[in-house]
Amino acid sequence: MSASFTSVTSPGRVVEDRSLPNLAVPVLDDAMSGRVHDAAISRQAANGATVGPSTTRAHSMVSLIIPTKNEAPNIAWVLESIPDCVDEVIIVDGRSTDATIVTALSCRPDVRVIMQENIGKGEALRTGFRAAGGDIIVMIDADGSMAPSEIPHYLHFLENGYDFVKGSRFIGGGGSRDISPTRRLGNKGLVHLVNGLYDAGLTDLCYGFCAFHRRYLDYLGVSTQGFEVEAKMVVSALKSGLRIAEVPSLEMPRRFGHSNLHTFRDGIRVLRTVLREHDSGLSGHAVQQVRSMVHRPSARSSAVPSPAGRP
Ligand SMILES: Nc1nc2c(ncn2[C@@H]2O[C@H](COP(=O)(O)OP(=O)(O)O)[C@@H](O)[C@H]2O)c(=O)[nH]1
Ligand SMILES: [Mg+2]
Repeated sequence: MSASFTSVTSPGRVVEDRSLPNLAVPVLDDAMSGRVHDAAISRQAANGATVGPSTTRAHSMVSLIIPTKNEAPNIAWVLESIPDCVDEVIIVDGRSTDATIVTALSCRPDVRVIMQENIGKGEALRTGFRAAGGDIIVMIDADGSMAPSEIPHYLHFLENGYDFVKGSRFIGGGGSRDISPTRRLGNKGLVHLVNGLYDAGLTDLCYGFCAFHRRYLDYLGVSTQGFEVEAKMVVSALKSGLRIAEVPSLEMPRRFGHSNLHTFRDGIRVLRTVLREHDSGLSGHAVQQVRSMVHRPSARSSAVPSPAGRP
């Protein structure tokens, strides 16, 4: 694969993995701009402003995938909030029994609607990803808990050297007005577990606002059925050594209706996914270490500092 194995994540910014001197040079500039820009994003997000994409965007086509299950009261707000940088909108509907599809089409006639064959958010996203025509794929929920106006932040990082960008509610500029204390605790424990198992520095895990380059779709292992899909994608990205960035995201309360997620049942599915993935392969850090040994010139090896916190 063509992905560079040079990244680790840390709260609110991307940290260069200095164990890879050969590959570090082109990425370093991106990482530096990422830090600077991230601070700007945090400030602007706090002010409710949108970072305009026009100055940094290349001409990648952007597809937005929205899974829906009985979101008639919410979908219009989501569709009307989509910024111009999105070229294609795909709704994957999970057998809604309300007017979700009619509402969506009357609000935005150019939206593509795909009827999901099976059930589950994971299956819906997989269907949408396969149908997407864009070079960049963004996923967002349909319940109004995520603001489409944040999408340019994600694009900025994708267009400046990163492969997979995920929202975080738990870094500066982010937040959640939706998450229950139980889910917050569970998410925190799972983040801790993933960071330990995969040597990562993530601040959030079970959050469905992500974006990535379509060329890495096969590496994201989108094979799970339900709400564990986000954790599966993040862990797969770590294992593949993709360059990951976290951007601050503000999760608002679902506008109307109730969550389809069952905290304990789905939390256990996430836990099992995280553990199963660890048993079945190398962590991203392990892959990076092997690559660093292959690429590192022997004369320089003693002068190369170890990444912070690693032996
Ligand atoms: N297509 C499809 N979408 C689903 C399914 N389950 C949930 N969703 C959608 O996935 C998103 C997140 O679901 P939600 O119930 O809000 O879960 P929560 O945000 O984790 O509490 C929403 O846009 C839902 O409409 C499903 O089985 N099929
Ligand atoms: Mg929700």
